[in-house]
Amino acid sequence: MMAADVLSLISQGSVMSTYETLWAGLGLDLKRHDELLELLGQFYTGLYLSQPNRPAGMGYFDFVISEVHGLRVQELQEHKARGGKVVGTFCLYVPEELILAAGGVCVGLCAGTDFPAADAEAILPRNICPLIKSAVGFKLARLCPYVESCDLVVGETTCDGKKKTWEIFGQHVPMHVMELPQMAAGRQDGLWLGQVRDFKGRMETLAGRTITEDDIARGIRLVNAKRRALARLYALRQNANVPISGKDALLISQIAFYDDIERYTAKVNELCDELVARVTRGEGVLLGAKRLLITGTPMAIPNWKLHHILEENGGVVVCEESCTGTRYFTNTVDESAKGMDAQLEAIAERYVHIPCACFSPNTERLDNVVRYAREWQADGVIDYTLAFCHCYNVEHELLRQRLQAEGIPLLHIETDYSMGDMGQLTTRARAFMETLA
Ligand code: BJ8
Repeated sequence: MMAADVLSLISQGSVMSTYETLWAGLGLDLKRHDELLELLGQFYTGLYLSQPNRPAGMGYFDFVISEVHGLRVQELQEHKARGGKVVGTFCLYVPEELILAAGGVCVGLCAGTDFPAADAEAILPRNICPLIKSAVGFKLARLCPYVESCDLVVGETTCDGKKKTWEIFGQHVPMHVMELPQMAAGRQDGLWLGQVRDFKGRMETLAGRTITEDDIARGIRLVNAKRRALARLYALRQNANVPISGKDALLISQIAFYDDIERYTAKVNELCDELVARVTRGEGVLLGAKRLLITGTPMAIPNWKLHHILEENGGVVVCEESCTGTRYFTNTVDESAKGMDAQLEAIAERYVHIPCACFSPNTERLDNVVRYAREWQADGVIDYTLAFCHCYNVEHELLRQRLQAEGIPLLHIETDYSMGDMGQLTTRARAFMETLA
């Protein structure tokens, strides 16, 4: 799809008119929803479609964005009409394999803009993480067709803000909450494996069917294939001439959370084939820019702010150590596990090692940042934390000590979803990049 087509689809209203019946049926606030889509269209056009020398394979992902609240939501309704279930999540710890095994579809829920912040502030403290505020705001304001499509929303006891929010969220949607251990040592104590087993049972009840070993094996294969495609994409970004911008790579990571899994995996692999050819020809984007590794809190759609600032001001983002980055795809589930118990153990084992700052201690994340900085040949690291995210903001000091000892330059950025600090962030980013060798 050409850039102009995407622009016309998103911002000239064709998406709006085509899907109005669908959105009305989901109970959305149509007027505000139209405003949201219009803003998204303008934002996407300004940030994405203006990038020079984009790979042709990005056309598919542009199309997905142009249909972000349209075609995919319609696909979900068709899935439900066939008796399938839709399960919403906000966190990487929820095993997608078990949702697929029950014949369900997993969708990451909208939480990346401050558009509905005022709605959330009616019931939440103002000084809470913008991701939580956004998630609650979308539900209260009836702006997210994904949450309105969900048969179940799965929360998790990661940070305090989220785990208390689920008590309120559960007043509005059917919820299941998974309990994570908090201490790294607790990863082996069986709590998490029990939670994975319970979640399988909850999915069976929801779907009204028994999950078989073959069902789980299929779920594992599908999610592993998606992870491998993303790992391939990220490995290509290690090249001296980066074949794709960080902004585009981030978009692809974000879309992983809600696109059809098999189609998405095929499209990422197609894009990677194109990038391999680019690398072979020595072609790249943002040549000569400072190579940057971003670590920290996730960037949910449409949170593209930091990547945009960096790549407009002399940088290129080569890797994200985050849940919209390496944490999403690193480590696959062991496909050789045979028998239900072994399969559930393999799933539990893969997920419980995701290095989120909600674990204490979380040295694996620090180790990864150092290793990735070397593997992706980063000139510097940016620790990105959402405001009021205490887990990551406090962990910054440990990261600072570690990177200082390793001689790796580091900049800490704490921000939210507003555009009010764009100027200040630009100044700080430029100053940081000037100091890089
Ligand atoms: S595995 S990073 S997706 S918890 S930014 S809501 S931690 S206050 S999003 Fe996260 Fe799972 Fe961890 Fe990843 Fe709380 Fe922090 Fe907000 Fe956060």
